Amino acid sequence: MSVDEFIRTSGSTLRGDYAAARADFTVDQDMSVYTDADHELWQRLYARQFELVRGYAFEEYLGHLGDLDMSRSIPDFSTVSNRLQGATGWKIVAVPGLIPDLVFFNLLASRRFPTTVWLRKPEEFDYIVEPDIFHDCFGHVPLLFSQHYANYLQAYGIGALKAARLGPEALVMIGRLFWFTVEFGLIRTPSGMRVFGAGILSSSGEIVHSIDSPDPQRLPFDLERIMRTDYHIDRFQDPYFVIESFERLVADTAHDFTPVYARLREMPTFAKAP
Ligand code: HBI
Ligand code: FE
Repeated sequence: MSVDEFIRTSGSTLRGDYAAARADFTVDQDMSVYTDADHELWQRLYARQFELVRGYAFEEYLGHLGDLDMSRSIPDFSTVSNRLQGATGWKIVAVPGLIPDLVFFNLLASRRFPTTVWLRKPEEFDYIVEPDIFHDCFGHVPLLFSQHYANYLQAYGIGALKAARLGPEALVMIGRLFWFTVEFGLIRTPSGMRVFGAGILSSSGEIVHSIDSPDPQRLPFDLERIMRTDYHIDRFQDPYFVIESFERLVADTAHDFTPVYARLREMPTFAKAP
């Protein structure tokens, strides 16, 4: 899909400046557009969330987050990307905001992580639906330094491209896998249940809720159950799925999903909570 067509078909829902986007939807990150107020907002977001993740996030994530040390100002993607390339061969590429599914999957399949350039407004301090630079950098980027996670995300991109060729139902099913792992996944560790999903890691409310609340279900990772589970994009999740390790996650998703899609499309979906 071309940039123009994406803008036209997305209507007024798109947030971000697509005028300078290249055909592959990437842009250059212009550090000069960030104001002192933006950096100050970033600092406050970072400081608040850093305190929270220390008690709730997966330890490997915390190690990489600490190494990155993005606490002082909005990060320069080129610096982060250079370090990342040395660690796992992934790169950070700047994008104006949401990009089409196939473009997104193509980038993941080639170990490039699309990172949004804009920062939320002060009044969105606690909550925002779409990914902004804080969600992408704080939530996603640290785990790209984890070897097994990095491999999982690339395999996901390759698998999602294949699902797109099979049709819309397969794409919905593999989209749920992204949602319940990369965005909202939990992991069992020797020190208890921890968060690795970026949607939770970058959320002040959900990080506490996902671990401490007695309300949501926390089900063991189950690929086929996930593929049949509908979700809300604008409220806390129920259920969450809990993986044992990134190695196990890679192993449990390494097979060809083609026959799985064919079987599951005949089965009922687990309805989302009202
Ligand atoms: N674009 N920038 C951006 N970030 C995303 O997380 C993203 C996207 N486009 C599509 C997309 N995610 C979905 O297809 C995935 O959530 C499966
Ligand atoms: Fe995300």
